[in-house]
Amino acid sequence: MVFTGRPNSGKSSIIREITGLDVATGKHPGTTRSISKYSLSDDLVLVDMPGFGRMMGVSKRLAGRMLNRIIDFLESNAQDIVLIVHVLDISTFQEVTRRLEKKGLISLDAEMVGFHAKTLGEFPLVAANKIDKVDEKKIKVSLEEFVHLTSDEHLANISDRIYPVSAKTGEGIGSLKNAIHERLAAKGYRTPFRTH
Ligand SMILES: Nc1nc2c(ncn2[C@@H]2O[C@H](COP(=O)(O)OP(=O)(O)OP(=O)(O)O)[C@@H](O)[C@H]2O)c(=O)[nH]1
Ligand SMILES: [Mg+2]
Repeated sequence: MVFTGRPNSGKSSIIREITGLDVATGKHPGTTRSISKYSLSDDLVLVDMPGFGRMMGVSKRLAGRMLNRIIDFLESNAQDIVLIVHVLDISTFQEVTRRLEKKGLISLDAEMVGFHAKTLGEFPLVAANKIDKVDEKKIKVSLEEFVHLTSDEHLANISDRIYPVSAKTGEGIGSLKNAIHERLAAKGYRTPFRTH
């Protein structure tokens, strides 16, 4: 089971909330520096990815190299990946997307989710994190834009796979946990952590 997302989106915080594992989280982007693996059970490993994309204090070249490492890992382990959870920082999604658009680039989140869909043959689960930081209207509009940018007529609707959460307040974490549990169970894996 793999967690991906931009730097500082809250991947490690969500993993900590969901599993109770003592994973390192931090105020600044670039806390998780290497592909970190945690054994959940005999046959299930959880992978906490470093954030991908530009971040302060890290050169473009280094960020690019990290993204290549992440892509390499996902491609070479595609057969063994049971589930991917992509963590989106919904509180900054629109601003970040605008910034990239100005440079003629598309949202890295949309791109990554599209890459996962290609690798897995289905959309990953999406944790739309940090809902405590913005109001409902902004969450709704941001999610609509995300859905628009990622929609693909050949794949199941991504809207069904989005879980608005806050790793800070715990809101929505129960539903995300249940969704992860259901997917793992459907693929024959025992739940490695307690569900609500
Ligand atoms: N307000 C708020 N802050 C959050 C939430 N989730 C995480 N944070 C904060 O965001 C910061 C980054 O969290 P991490 O879990 O380290 O993020 P990450 O995605 O693992 O970051 P990298 O390892 O650097 O890629 C920390 O200061 C967290 O406390 C949330 O839901 N709401
Ligand atoms: Mg991290």
